[in-house]
Amino acid sequence: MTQAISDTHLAEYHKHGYTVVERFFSGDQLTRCRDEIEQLLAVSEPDERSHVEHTFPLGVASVMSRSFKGISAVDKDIHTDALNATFVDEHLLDFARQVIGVEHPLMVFGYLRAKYPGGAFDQPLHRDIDNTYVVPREDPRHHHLQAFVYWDDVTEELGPTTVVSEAAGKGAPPVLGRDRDHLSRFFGARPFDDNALRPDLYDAEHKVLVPAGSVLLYSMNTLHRGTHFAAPHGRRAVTHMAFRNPANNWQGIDGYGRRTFDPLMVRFLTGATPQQRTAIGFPSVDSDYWTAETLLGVAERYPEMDMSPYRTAPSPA
Ligand SMILES: O=C(O)CCC(=O)C(=O)O
Repeated sequence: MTQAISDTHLAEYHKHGYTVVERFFSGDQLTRCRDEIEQLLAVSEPDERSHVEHTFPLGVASVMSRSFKGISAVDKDIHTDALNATFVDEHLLDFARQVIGVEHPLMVFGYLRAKYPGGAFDQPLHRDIDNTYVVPREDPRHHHLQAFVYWDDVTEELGPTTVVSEAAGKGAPPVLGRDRDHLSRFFGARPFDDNALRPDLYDAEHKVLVPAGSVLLYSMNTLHRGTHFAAPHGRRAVTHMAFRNPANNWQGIDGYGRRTFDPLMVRFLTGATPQQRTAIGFPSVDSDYWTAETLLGVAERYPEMDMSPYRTAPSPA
């Protein structure tokens, strides 16, 4: 059983945009989850990118990675009940309730990803904004909480996640996604200038070096990245999940949202009417999502989109 996440962690989360709860999962629960992960990963082989991915609810049938070889030949029925329950752990849900301010936060995605030596895991600092059609909004009801649970001890050599305190990250472009090629494509004539990202952000990185069972809780707005996996052996298994207000259909990468940075999606959204956009989850013109700040951010994300319907909508109370 996990313990309630303390007020100190909550205060830290509000101050920095992230907090780390060490050994959140421990004892028998940790042992059971790690056993299930062993079984699950034993039926997959890391691919050329040296990672394996399974989607929630976990189990053999949910293997998603292209790396998975011979699924039809695997005669195994792996149930990962302990692990599946951790995605919606009651204390995690309590935390989500507090930061999002709704009674029933929605878990919008969950997956297990294991990294192995050989993959290109060093990422630029980014916000996970390909998990939304728009840009983050500073307001609890628009909050998007993300969580990584580390199931192996994470050392310097196992590609630790790094995070940057929100105060240090202020001023970085709101549309800073993880894929700079995407950004260049999407900015078209105005190629993305990575130097616009101040090098001091990298000096402000905090490495998440933790024992197995620990959880990193961070906001959609928090800059972070995966780093180089330097160890010649070993593995880093992590479950990833995110929570949001159930009313905010534009947040979360399930369904079409998985393709938010796909040029085809950008083209579709740009040419669609506001009603058509809302039919696939985009905020409606009368949504309280729209503020002067989000209008600017979304206009930056979709330079060709006519933003006037959103500008002229009655401003939310
Ligand atoms: O694996 C990690 O530590 C970070 C991964 C990440 O930030 C990403 O895939 O966007």
